[in-house]
Amino acid sequence: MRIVLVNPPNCGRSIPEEEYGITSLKMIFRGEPLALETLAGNLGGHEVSIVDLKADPEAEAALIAGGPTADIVGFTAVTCEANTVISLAERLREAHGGRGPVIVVGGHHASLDPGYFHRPAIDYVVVGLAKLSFSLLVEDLAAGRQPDIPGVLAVRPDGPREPQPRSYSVEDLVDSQAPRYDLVAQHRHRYVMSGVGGKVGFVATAFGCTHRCSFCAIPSLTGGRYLCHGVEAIVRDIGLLGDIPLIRFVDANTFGDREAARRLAERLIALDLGKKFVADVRADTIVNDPELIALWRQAGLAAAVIGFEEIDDLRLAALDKRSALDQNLAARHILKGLGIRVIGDFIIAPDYRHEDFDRLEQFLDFFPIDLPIPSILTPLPGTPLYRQRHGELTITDLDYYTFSNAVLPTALPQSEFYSRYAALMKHLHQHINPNT
Ligand code: B12
Ligand code: SF4
Repeated sequence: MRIVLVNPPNCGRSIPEEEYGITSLKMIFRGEPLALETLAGNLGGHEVSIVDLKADPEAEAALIAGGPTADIVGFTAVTCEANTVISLAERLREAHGGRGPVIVVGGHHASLDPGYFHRPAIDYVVVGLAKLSFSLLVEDLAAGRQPDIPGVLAVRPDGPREPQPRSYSVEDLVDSQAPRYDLVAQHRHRYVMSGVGGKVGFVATAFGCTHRCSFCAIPSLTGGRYLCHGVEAIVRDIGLLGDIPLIRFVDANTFGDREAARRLAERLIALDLGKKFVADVRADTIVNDPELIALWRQAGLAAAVIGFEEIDDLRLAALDKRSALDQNLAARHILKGLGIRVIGDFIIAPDYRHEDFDRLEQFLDFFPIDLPIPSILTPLPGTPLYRQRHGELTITDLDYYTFSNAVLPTALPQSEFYSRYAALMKHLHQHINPNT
């Protein structure tokens, strides 16, 4: 089968820009499409290519025109990309008189809200981890069989059918097959980490999470399970990235299994590859096991991304974060002591008033963080937060679900909220440590 896997272009809309001319929030995101490289890795025997429209937006016209030369086109999408992917699928169909390749959608939004992709232009929606299930789908299609695979939902031709729920396990990680990094080799120079400017390669060590914060998309990928790749598969993938000096572990919670994390660190220390690593780590993991973090410092951990989210325990509890401010500060202290840079995610709730913005600015002046990243609280469909608050949404157009728009009502007049948000970003940029 000829299979084309598509990474949608940078998309999403911005209220600060459209309504208030605030363009300083615009971010250009770059990084390799590891999801597609991963899927491609388990499609041996087929002719697979990746079209990365983030790296090369010009490739869109050729993709639409070239559809029939593919048997299957697979799109990935986060929530703010869902409409763009639907429109690409519709254009692909239209360009080929309503026929053309089998169109499959997977990824974060498909896992959170599969029903959103029940559209005439789409044939199959794949929920959650798909390295195994997508390859099974391809095999069925190649053999002309009607697929009946847990986690795979058929939208056409007989109308939508609910997928059989999939019980995810390490089998879904297919450790034996490496990601096809080679399929995007031509864009490698474009995959750099903002703030560093240097080349970065993505490697996955684990999927899912040990926790279930109410706003988070991650648990839906694995049915709430936390699954780790084997040490040798991870070492192989790092090796495949060649001389790229910086490896971003893309897992949402990298050291969620401390014993697995310890084994990996020990192996990397023994190999002495001279790489630097960036990983997302929960604050409680750092506080409960500072020795593990010290070991990782030795293994090359250069920066840790921590979900501080809020600086108020009540708000943290409301998000079901299961972490407290004193723990977050203790984690920051441990990382600083070890010389590991701290990247901090913060959530700005739409009900923030001037005093909340003031408090956050003062907090970050007092406890500087190398790279603070503030996002606006966004109830993503399919999350517990969405179930709690969907009745309050003022914006339901998913194009705005970029984490930089308030889709819930703001307590401040909207223009003041966005001016404070933009001012906060500007204020935080003073703290950015250029070496991060
Ligand atoms: C790397 C990354 C990026 C890179 C992506 C590089 C690229 N693809 O071009 C960059 C920096 C560009 C990026 C941008 C953004 N990101 Co981002 N990103 C990530 C991160 C850290 C890792 C993703 C990854 O590579 N995972 C590894 C792969 C192997 O796993 P996977 O993607 O889950 O893929 C598996 C399944 O989902 C499925 N699958 C995926 N795609 C497909 C396609 C098909 C056809 C099939 C069958 C299956 C399938 O199979 C895969 C293998 O099992 C995740 C967090 C995380 N840990 O997942 C956030 C994450 C995906 N990003 C997120 C967001 C919100 C964004 C942004 C809006 C910016 C922001 N404010 O954070 C932008 C969106 C871009 C835009 N504006 O258009 C959210 C998405 C939530 C949501 N539902 O919307 C996440 C989950 C982080 C979070 N905090 O919640 N991101
Ligand atoms: S926010 Fe982090 S800790 Fe919470 S569920 Fe998501 S990945 Fe896990």
